[in-house]
Amino acid sequence: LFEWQAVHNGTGNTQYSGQVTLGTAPSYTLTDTNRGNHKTYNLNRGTSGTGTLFSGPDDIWGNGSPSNLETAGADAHYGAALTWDYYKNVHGRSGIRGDGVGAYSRVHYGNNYVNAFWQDSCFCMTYGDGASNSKPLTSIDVAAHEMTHGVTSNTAGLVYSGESGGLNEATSDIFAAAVEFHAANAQDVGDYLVGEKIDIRGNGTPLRYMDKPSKDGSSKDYWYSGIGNVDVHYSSGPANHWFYLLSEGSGAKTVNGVSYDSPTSDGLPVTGIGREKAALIWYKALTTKFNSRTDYAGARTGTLAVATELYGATSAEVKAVTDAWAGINVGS
Ligand code: ASN
Ligand code: ZN
Repeated sequence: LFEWQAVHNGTGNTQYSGQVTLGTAPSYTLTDTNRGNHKTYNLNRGTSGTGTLFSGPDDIWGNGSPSNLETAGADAHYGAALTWDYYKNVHGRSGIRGDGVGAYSRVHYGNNYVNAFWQDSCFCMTYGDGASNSKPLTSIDVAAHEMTHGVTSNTAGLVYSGESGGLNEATSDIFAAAVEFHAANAQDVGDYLVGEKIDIRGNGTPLRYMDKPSKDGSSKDYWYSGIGNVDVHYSSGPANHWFYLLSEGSGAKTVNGVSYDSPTSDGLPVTGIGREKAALIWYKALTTKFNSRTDYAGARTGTLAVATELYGATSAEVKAVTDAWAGINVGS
């Protein structure tokens, strides 16, 4: 009739999000019994296998410092839980494949490794410890970005090169922002920045900006013919920018204490519809309209179809979707 599952919680003292509740298993491991038994492993600077499942005599994980090896485990486990909860509670999606089964995380990958990644082959994500092994790449937005690569693989399957590759990357950044906002964590407030906590550049600036992607020095603000030839982390820029414009509108704005100023390619204004509707439109397009070869023009068509289904052809939402695409030089 039903499957019995123990709900069990521990306490994480994270580096980026303060003290948090973690789904754990009794006597005691980082096994999220509340979320498909998602597990978190310690690679202890190795680069293969799963290392060891985090386990210990108490149900308190980390102390907020990166020198305590449990701390990155707590951050990664928390980020995975927030991402699970976002997809479940907002989109009705149970896990990355939608089948209720958890993935797993590996932390402390390599030495001074400044990246994180998702792999379809293991159905898992992996985090380096960052510069001087002191800034693990385990912030909420990075966790959500990597897990979303799994969602994309299991839905549209956007090929990771050319324009579809840029849309794949943008999908991870869009839901990274959406998860961070939805989490409402006081120490890592929602923003339209990617990687603002992990100091990947060593000067305190974020990795990426969604209001005006070119602020990072490499990303593109607007679509152009040939954008498919640049790195997918830069051809994502216009789609990230589209999401910002659709959510918040063009021009200057401050959200959760962060100031933005979003331009449009045509100089015309865009009126935002809020990030919840923008994320819903992207999620439905990703899961019901896009395919492995969807490009920018196809993303415009797919999101307009979704917005029309949800809100009607003459709605303010359809107009905003149209204007936001025009604002990044697609279909204008
Ligand atoms: N952190 C990078 C990403 O998820 C790894 C990669 O280049 N695939 O986009
Ligand atoms: Zn990515």
